[in-house]
Amino acid sequence: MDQQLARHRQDRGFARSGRMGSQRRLRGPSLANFARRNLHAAIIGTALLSGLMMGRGQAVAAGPTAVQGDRPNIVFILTDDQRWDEMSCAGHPYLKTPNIDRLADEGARFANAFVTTSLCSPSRASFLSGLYANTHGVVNNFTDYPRDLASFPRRLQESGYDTAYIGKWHMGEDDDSKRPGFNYWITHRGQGDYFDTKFNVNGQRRVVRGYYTHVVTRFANQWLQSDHHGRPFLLILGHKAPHTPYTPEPKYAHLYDDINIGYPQSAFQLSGKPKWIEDRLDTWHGIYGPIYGFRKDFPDRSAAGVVNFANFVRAYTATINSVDDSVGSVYQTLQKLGVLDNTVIVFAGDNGMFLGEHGMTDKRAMHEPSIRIPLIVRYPKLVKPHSVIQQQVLNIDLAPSLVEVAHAKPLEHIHGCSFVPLMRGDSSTWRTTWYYEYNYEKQFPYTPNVRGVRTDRWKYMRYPHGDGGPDRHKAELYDLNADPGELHNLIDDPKYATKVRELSAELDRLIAATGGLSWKKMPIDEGIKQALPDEKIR
Ligand SMILES: [Ca+2]
Repeated sequence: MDQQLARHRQDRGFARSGRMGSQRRLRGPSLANFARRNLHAAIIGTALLSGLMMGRGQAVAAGPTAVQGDRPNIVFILTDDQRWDEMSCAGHPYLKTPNIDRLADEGARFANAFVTTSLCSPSRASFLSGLYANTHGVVNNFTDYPRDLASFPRRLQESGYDTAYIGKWHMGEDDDSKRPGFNYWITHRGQGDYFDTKFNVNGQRRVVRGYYTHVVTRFANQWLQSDHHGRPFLLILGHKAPHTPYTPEPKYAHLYDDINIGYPQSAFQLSGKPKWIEDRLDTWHGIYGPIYGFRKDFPDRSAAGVVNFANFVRAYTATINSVDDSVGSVYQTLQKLGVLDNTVIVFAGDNGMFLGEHGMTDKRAMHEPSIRIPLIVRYPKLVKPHSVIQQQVLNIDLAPSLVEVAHAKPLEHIHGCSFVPLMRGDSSTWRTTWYYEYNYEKQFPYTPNVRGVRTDRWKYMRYPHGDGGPDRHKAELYDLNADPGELHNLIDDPKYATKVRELSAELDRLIAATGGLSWKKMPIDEGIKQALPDEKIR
């Protein structure tokens, strides 16, 4: 385990004794113009530029071209709100995920994978499109994926793939109807339920009894075993777990009762940070708030209140045990069908999750536990076993990568870059900086507008008010090499004034290059509030 991982574990508190321890559609001219002028040069290093100009997905012709002429099957397993380190292969202190670990052992684990907006629907739309939220337009959890917007499933379907979506779609709350790009469709309205969800099974709506994770796995296995008429297939399997309300299946419900869990170290080290983080502590998204219903009386800053927090973490984690079983089941099905090694298996999460770091729960902010995601790819024709890829890869990179391995028509004018060169072992040209964006939500008034830049070493975050005037929250600056837990905000230290100017300029450049300036509707930050969100949208 590397040093960063070790520090991360320590920060999570497990080693402690536990006591106090308007939908904007993509329209041609504006996007095409900014893309042509700025996009390529801005997102990645200039060395990659020439390759990208030739067309995304064929960026760097280095290493063996194992996939040439081959059209592999693709299985993309997407979990909801799973932290990057909630897998034993990423160093989790007690959770065992042997089936997910096997994918990593036999493929590549991306140790530094991130989302460009840490929120379910915006991130899912970025996975599908290769675009930032400011451009695909899915800026909150109530907006659906634009029906006229290209996506990697549509590209694969157009190129002859048999395509299926099974499980949680989570874009467009009240609509469970079939979306473009899929031949086969099983989903449900909104969040679904851990038990007995009402699914739309290719137009037939019915309650399917059983635990969600296993129900969608059964559907997935049935479809995998069906006749694809000689075509390669794409399956996207969307899990509900480990999203709230954390409900493990009965056999795992008490798995972690004996694990001692406390608030992490960083929950108590808020000095030097902007005040909104302190303000968040007692809210729906803070460790002293109701923590998704695990605490009935709140706010609770007492030492005894940690019991609720521990149960919240235990339940969250136990739902992932079932996901791991699901991964094993799908793996076995592919093996039985004799297509395992001709299938690209991708395992990812749609955003991270705070489990107490900086006094936070939920996600949305740009600190590491929120933006980091699990990302594993198994495809032995391209990826050597036991690969650990350190470069910073983003959710917007998946679409161009899968379009490339499928030899489908490249997605045009997108922000993401194919990570196929990294899988081949060529890391000579890759991005070293990237841009993060989040817009304040009135329905969840616990996180301000966020605009930030992360480099391989530094992170700079600022919090625009939304009116174009000066920021009203203190910014944050972290040296991630020295301080991976983001305990020491360096923004007030005059020693780093030059670094702040440099990162601020880089952030401005990235915002301009990735459509951020065209996002004219940044909401006004109405402040951190104690009010709970409407029950229907929790
Ligand atoms: Ca999510």
